[in-house]
Amino acid sequence: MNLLFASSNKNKIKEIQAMMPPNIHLIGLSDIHFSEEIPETSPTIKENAIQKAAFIYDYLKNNPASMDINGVFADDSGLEVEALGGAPGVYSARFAGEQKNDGANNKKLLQELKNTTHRNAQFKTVIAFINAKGLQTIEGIIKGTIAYEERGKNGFGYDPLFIPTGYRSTFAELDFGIKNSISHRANAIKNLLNLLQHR
Ligand code: ITT
Repeated sequence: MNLLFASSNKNKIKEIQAMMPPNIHLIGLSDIHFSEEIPETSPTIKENAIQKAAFIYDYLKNNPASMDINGVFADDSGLEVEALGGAPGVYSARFAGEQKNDGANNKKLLQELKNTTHRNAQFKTVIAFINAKGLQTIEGIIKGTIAYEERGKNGFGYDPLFIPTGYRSTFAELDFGIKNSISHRANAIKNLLNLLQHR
């Protein structure tokens, strides 16, 4: 089965590639010669995921790919911090500004939490999947806490600050394989694969 992943985030692509079973061939935006930025202007994570998947699904109608594509999916993710009322949430990539800088985002998060020990947070991924039968959305969540300083070099985004429940290490200190088996994205992908089996 050929599935197109509508993302230009190299880290997400690497993670999702590693989660796919052998019978699923992941196609990227470069394989369909798409190199623009997909609009991401919706007010929620779920609506952004739908917006991205729908944009590429429509693009394929006007620009048919040279290979068979059995479905298109997009991942929109965000970090929701309890003490910040769920922020940065849908604005996770742009928390510290339009330049979408991971280091600046992490610094800003530490700054906003500097006077509190209330560190609960969760990562959320919503996957929107579209094929000829229609649209489905699937969610994956992992709960944890925000560390007091950045720790670790693996991963991307807020990984140096996120400690998943049940662990003492941040995602950036854990092996790629461990993050990839427990993360918000892993949970969403497991649910997507389940859905595809029954669809
Ligand atoms: P797309 O091309 O797939 O849209 P993006 O980078 O724009 O990629 P999002 O809109 O989903 O992705 O942005 C989510 C932001 O949340 C991202 O820039 C990271 O800062 C953060 N994030 C998402 N997943 C993460 C993860 O697994 N670990 C750490 N941070 C993550």
